Amino acid sequence: MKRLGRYKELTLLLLVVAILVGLPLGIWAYDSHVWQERIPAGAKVITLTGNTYLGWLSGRVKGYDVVGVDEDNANVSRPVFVVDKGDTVVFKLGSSDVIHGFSLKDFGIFIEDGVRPGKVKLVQFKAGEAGIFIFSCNIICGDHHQNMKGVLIVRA
Ligand SMILES: [Cu+2]
Repeated sequence: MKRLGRYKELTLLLLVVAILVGLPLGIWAYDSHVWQERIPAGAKVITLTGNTYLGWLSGRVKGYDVVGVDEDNANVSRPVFVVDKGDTVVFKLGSSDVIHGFSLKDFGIFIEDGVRPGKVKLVQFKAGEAGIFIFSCNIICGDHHQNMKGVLIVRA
């Protein structure tokens, strides 16, 4: 009886450990799997972080890295990206401060529900036309809203 009790105890302990370790691992694996699914293979991925003072920053920028920016002396970023005609382009959009918008009107792209801090918004389209295109923020996000511009060059 005593041996069986200890065996059961050990089994339960292993079960609890398996759940504690397995559940987060499972969630992580599922999450990255879903991300992979949503970004097609071979797509040109452009990561941008919106900031009212600094404009569209290239890459994932955390809020605390841009806190305390002296707005009068801020170095406004107007990032330029180059892709080839026919490329599938994915914009991975984030925000370091307030809710921003995103538009690339030449490709008919207007995000209306906003790019929110702490979330990532994916915008995917086919660069079917060569040229120089301006993307911007389409939600009035602050006094420096007009700074939020960048350039997408599509090579023929
Ligand atoms: Cu904005």
